[in-house]
Amino acid sequence: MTFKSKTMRPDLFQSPDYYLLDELLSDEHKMVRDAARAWVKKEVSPIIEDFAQRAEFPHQIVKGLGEIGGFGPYIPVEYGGAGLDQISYGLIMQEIERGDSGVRSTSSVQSSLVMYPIWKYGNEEQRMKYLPKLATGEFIGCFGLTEPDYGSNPGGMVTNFKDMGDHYLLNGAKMWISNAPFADIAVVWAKNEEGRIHGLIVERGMEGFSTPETHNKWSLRASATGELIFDNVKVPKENLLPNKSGLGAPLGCLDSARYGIAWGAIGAAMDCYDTALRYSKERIQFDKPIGATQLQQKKLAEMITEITKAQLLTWRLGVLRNDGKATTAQISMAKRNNVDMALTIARDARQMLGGMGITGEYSIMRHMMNLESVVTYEGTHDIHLLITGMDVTGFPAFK
Ligand code: TGC
Ligand code: FAD
Repeated sequence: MTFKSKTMRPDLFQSPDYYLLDELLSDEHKMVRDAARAWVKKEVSPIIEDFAQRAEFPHQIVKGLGEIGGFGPYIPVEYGGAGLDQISYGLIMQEIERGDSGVRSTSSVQSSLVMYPIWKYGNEEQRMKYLPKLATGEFIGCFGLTEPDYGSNPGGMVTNFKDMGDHYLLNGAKMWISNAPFADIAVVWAKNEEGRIHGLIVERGMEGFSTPETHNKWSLRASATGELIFDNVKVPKENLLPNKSGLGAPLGCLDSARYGIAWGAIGAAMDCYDTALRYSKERIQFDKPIGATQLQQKKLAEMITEITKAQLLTWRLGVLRNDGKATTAQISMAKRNNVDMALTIARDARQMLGGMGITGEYSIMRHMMNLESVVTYEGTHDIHLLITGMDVTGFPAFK
């Protein structure tokens, strides 16, 4: 018996696969997916509700996340990553977010926003120094792009560094940073004296660097969020990522993270659907299961239809990414569609459980609250709509 939570019921999850999508997966995909699924059932489901209620990050899962390939699934094995393809990466994110979006956040940030830029934009010395430790979870990283006055418009950032000859001097502040309160390193985006954006690796313990925690969140409560404050931080010159600069560098990382979120959101939606379906067969009102009523069947039928459409969209995107053909706009469409789909399903599923839906005995309300962050971070729902709009018309409507 692995059920240890004081509040949540045992995890009885059964994955919906209405269009037999398993037939599109290789044996390796299924093995990776099943290992992640079993780990979530054993290590995340029994504890996550309590940690979310207490607004605490469950540090004990970090090692296991590394073991299932949750840190750098597609990073080459020579750097400690799992060397998997993009579909395996997506399936891992789906399974982790089936457990909790906050846990998937930790995995996304570490993999796509910290390991990815070090791998892609760093030099060999930086790769060897950081990637193996990030892959096991010995180091936890965070990604500082958003600032108090520059969220959707990160190109306006004011965090900056000056060349002092033997080091850089970093000043400014980042806000809403996942993992910040306990991260060992931060990949920070800042402007040089010419206004060009570069990535710098800032390490905990550097003088003038602090990471105050952001409290009072109603969402992603099991994920730690904080600020990054740089007050004349001396950053060694060897900590600058040398191989890419400009806003395109952080946006390139976001492509990878948004792709993972598109898969992750399906996991949250599947968990809500599966819970509501089971409840609808067990809950008797007016002498029959609520699942035998047309109104509840309408909700369930729409849920499984939308999940199936999202699964197909995302699987195809994975194939395109494996072939190196997926565009930023295609990724953006999948992130926007799937998170919106998951949020709608969570809201409907919550209603299907009546009063029980608002309690921590079931995962639905936690997913619903979490998804309010997921629909906002990595580009808001509206920003992704504008990215699609720009892609099809050629006119950027942001400015
Ligand atoms: P724009 O002029 O369009 O582009 C600036 C430069 O970047 C290039 N570029 C890309 N390069 C690589 N990959 C991409 N995906 C790229 N997209 C654009 C572009 O070609 C250009 O290059 P160059 O050489 O011409 O300078 O930029 P813009 O300032 O107009 O902004 C466009 C916009 C609004 C789409 C972009 O700023 C945006 O996506 N905003 C949303 C911000 C966002 O998503 N922030 C996320 C922060 S991180 C986070 O939320 C983590 S949560 C993690 C978790 O907990 O899971
Ligand atoms: P704003 O940009 O101020 O947007 C406010 C509203 O205006 C939104 O509805 C938006 O869609 C709309 N809007 C903005 N511009 C336009 C426009 N041109 N046209 C029409 N509407 C527009 N950031 C990081 O760098 N690293 C992290 O690890 C990270 N983790 C996060 C974790 C959590 C829990 C949260 C909530 C956020 C996190 N973020 C992180 C920040 C996140 O990426 C930003 O919150 C997001 O990009 C939106 O920025 P903002 O909150 O400043 O909203």
